[in-house]
Amino acid sequence: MERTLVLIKPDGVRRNIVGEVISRIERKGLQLVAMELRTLDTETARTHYEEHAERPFFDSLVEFITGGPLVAVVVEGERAVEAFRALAGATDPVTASPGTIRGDFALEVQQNIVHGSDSTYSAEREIKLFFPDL
Ligand code: RTP
Ligand code: MG
Repeated sequence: MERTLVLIKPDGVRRNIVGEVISRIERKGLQLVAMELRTLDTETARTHYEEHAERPFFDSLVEFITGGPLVAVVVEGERAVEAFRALAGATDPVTASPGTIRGDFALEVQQNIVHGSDSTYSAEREIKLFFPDL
């Protein structure tokens, strides 16, 4: 079975749609393996998004993702990485299809409610970072 790391970002927690996002994951048929509400420190946030370290939006992204509690979830199932990315929708919520999480709940590219690992390789790295004991 494949695993992926999902984050319900601070904007999702602030807007009280954690239950909505979890519900969509469950209705899809994916399983919850681990879940925690926590506020990220800067170091963990920088490591999580290290692929974007040279991007102009990096500092702003780290500030946003550490700016309040988020919910980290390990999700398991058939092709879980791809399945959750499909539920999340495109990075830019304006063009994300209605029916997806981002398409239904967001308008700004940074505050786009959720993160999902982009490959099984990323998933393994990110799950280790958030849940080292798993
Ligand atoms: P994520 O990693 O959060 O699941 O999102 P993603 O794969 O769809 O998009 P990615 O390119 O990895 O970007 C990571 C996050 O950075 C913020 N972002 N801001 N200001 C900008 O132009 C910009 N571009 C991306 C978003 O929060 C995006 O999800
Ligand atoms: Mg990404």
